[in-house]
Amino acid sequence: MSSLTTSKAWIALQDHYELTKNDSLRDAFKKDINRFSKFSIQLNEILFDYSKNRITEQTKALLIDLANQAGLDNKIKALFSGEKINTTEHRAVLHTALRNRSNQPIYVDGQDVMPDINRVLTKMRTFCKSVRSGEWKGYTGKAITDVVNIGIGGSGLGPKMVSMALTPYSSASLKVHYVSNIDQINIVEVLKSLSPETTLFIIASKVFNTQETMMNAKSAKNWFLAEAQDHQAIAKHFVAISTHAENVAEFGIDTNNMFEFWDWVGGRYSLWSAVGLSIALYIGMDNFEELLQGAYEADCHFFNTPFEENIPVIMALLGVWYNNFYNAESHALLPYDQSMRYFADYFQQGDMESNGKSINLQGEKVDYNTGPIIWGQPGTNGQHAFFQLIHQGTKLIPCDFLAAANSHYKLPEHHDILISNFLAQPEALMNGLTEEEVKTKLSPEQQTDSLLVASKVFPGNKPSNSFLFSKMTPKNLGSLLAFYEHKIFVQGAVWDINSFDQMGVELGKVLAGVILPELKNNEVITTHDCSTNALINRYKQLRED
Ligand code: G6Q
Repeated sequence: MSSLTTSKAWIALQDHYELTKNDSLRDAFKKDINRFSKFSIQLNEILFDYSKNRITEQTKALLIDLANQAGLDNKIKALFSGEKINTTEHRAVLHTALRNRSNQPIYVDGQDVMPDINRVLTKMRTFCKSVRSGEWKGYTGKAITDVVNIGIGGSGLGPKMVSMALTPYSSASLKVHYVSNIDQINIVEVLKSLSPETTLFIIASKVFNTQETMMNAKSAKNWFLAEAQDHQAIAKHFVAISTHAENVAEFGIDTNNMFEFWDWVGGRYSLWSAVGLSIALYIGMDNFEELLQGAYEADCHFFNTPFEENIPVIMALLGVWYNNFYNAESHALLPYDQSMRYFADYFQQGDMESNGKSINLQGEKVDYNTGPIIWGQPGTNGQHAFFQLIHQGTKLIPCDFLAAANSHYKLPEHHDILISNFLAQPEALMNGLTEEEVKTKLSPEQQTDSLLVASKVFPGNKPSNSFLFSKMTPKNLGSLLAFYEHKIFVQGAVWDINSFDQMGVELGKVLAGVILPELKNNEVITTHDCSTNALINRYKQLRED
């Protein structure tokens, strides 16, 4: 047994779970008309309602005891102050410095990182102004109309998610496109409608030797040179975002056209750095800085607020409650906002790569569940697809519902329907529908059909959080993203794991490196297990060239 599962706070929660696991949320709301005000928090324009969770005030207190037992307070201080909390890679984790709008110095290895951050922000501003105004010309003298961000994982998902969420802030004269997958359909389909004369490529890669990104960048360069026929023209059409100047130069991009970031920025936490350049080009640097501001305000809230009223801490502890005591395996992110269609994808990486670990900080195997499976899709689409299982399936799936009170668009009837669904689903999940209630809606004959009645019963008691914010603005989005990032951090702190490495992605890469040369000829392969050998050999038979 680990020290966590035998700890006082854990055992108290375990006992409390046994006592309360059958309590009904419906009853809890009936008994306490103040439940919403007890269990909701407002930060600026964002309301976080967590009252529809299977908790009492005692649950909350016991969860906070667990956070205190984990030394969360000191761990938060260590995060913000640049301590090397990524202990396997001996790195600080300072995405909060990237949005430190107070400009207070933050030190890594005795050096204040703020001057470098500000220098890169200024360079981004100058560049964005020049490209967006049309002053920056392509090799034939035309202004840039299309930006293609080539980058994968942390260097692709975040910028794509934010750009799509903030499309209403974009400039009509500049489109952005995202290429990440090595599957050629991705780049071929993007380039199909573009002209080399007016296209700017951003090659975003922390290490600048990621296989997929380098291959896509090479194909982009070939596509460009096939028409431009001039290596000098590359400087006007290719910029790099990286920590690695040497690799950038070797690829053929002038390092003057490189926007740097640093090894203390984790890939999946990097959209706040120069990795966000495509966002800044798309929505303008002022709006990009508003995004940073929103995140900064959430950071201040996280850093300064007692745990009882601290949004990311509460989000995280509720997640621990379901993950470790109710044994919930997944958590659904359900934005009722089509612009947030990549939100769940983004935090699927953010959460699962961070907390998908099974050894603790001492290198011992854990005996408790760590990170949940994160998944989801925007409402109302999801309602017509997988909500059935959330309502009536056998699994407990805590959900987060997110919606903006105001749309950027002008069809109010749509928005009312959207929001009515955003409000109805958590209510339905919580209340369910009893057999008696089902019968009141059926004819006398139908009421005798026990199969029909049983099929229409909703068990209810399904927990959810709701985020309601004024509008999908850069600032609100920045705050929401920071809440979720810190939620991941807090859970990692409670589970005593390193949320900032990702060793689990390495093995597959190494094995692909062994297989790739084996595909270059038609020889029969016998060096793997019989399944892998058979698949390789069948592939060789099936391929057409
Ligand atoms: C994120 C991971 C990973 C990374 C990609 C791209 O935290 O480290 O998703 O972002 O593998 O890496 P590069 O930016 O180095 O190409």
